[in-house]
Amino acid sequence: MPEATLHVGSGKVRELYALDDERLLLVASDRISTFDVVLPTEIPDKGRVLTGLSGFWFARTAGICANHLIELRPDGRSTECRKLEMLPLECVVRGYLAGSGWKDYQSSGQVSGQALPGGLQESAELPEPLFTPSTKATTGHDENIDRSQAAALIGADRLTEVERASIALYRFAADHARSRGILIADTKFEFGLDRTGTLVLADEVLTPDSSRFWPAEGYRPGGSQPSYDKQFARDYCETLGWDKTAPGPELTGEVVEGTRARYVEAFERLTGIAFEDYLANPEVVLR
Ligand code: Q0T
Repeated sequence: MPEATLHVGSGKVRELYALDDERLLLVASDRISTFDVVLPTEIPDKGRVLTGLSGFWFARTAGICANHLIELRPDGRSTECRKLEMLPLECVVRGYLAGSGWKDYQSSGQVSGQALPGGLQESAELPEPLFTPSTKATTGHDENIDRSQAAALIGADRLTEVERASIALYRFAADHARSRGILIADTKFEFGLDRTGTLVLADEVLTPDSSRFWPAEGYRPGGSQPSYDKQFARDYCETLGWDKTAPGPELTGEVVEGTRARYVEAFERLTGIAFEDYLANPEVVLR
């Protein structure tokens, strides 16, 4: 438990606490979801990997967009951040055709109302990264929306600003990750406004939970790609004949260890920092 007292929100895999009027504590748990169901078995250090990766990206992208990070706590799983007025929009950027982007393209040739070249295969790299905002569904899945629907939610000028920031952040991270053997197929950003109305990047960023990470080695468009982090857990679940409704199955020790190793590998590849060094002092990722 953090020293913070007011629990102000829960996600599937993390918790939010109020520290005071201006600061929040975002705590990443070791819970993992597959096929949209949180499993009963935790992955040790998963929350630390995601917190450290987020901190790493915040430190390196501060010149592209201001962000909410104040500090990483010594536990390595908690981010002290500025409290913002959050924008009611999920800012998704896609560099490759996967998930709902692939579905929408197959049925309409478009994604978020934007026409794409014909004949693209599943998992194909897009000619340019595409900004495909969605609404924050309180229950169920986020819904892809077009520009005019997004503008109705946050205003046309603010939309232009979050689109530019989102694409610049994605380009920076995808270039960095590709050079380290990881493809970031797509990612989701959340932004807020500070008291002066300045746009500020919030939430966790460019983690395997907020993005699709694929191993660059073996990338082959024309079908779905394995998840960098979750493929062991997914494959194991598929062997069980589980119907993918809650409650999910327990994972075996072997699957837990394999999955943990993939998270740690993603952290070390992307940051160039030994995970052991992060555990000793989480703020190493900010230098
Ligand atoms: C937020 C104000 O993480 C969330 O909910 C469950 C844990 C999503 N969420 C984020 C906020 C943030 C952030 N991040 C911020 N800096 N200021 N609100 C609210 N919900």
